Amino acid sequence: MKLYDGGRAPNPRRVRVFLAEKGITVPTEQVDLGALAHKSDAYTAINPLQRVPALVLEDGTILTESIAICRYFEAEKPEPPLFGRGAKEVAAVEMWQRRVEFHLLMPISFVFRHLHPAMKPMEVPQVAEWGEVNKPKAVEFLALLDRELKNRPFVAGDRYSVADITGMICIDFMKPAKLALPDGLDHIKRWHAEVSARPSAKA
Ligand SMILES: N[C@@H](CCC(=O)N[C@@H](CS)C(=O)NCC(=O)O)C(=O)O
Repeated sequence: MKLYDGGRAPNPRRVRVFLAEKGITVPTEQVDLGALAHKSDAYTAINPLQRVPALVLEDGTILTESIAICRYFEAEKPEPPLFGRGAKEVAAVEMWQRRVEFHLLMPISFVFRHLHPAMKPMEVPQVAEWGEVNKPKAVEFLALLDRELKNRPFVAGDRYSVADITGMICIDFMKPAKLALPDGLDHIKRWHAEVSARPSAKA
């Protein structure tokens, strides 16, 4: 088995955090995004979409998409459950994981990809206006998330889950995207400090 990792990039990081929470160690190969190693023929054969992370299993099966990779490990090692337990909790984790991914990770990614000069060779064409219009979208969702976190400790409920992992990497990704966390989001700040204090956050 081998995990193709991508250093500080947010998607590979959420898989690493997930693995750390599970206590799973996987042989890893770093793909140097800065050197465009993910566009090499060798890596394109693994993931024709030229994105990291990717997981290659013993039998040659290739899994891409961070959440698909996390789901593989959840099924292999169910404890601690990070996709919820029981019908209601599993559905709530799915709902919040998707909400955070679509309404926060995507806008922040668009801001980063379309406005950061270092992304020019990867995001072709860079459309600065698209980056700009996504800034308020991210901020709008953060306000919603802050209201939700007023009533519960974690993104999807009373327990830490993969939705918290996606949320945490989003907040951390705001820095390279040059987005500031707006003032007054005290519930997000409390939650982010708590999830960042977990040993897995260093992964
Ligand atoms: N939906 C994919 C997104 C993967 C993705 O976009 N990875 C970024 C790093 S965070 C990447 O490989 N970027 C390289 C590029 O855009 O050329 C997932 O969840 O894993």
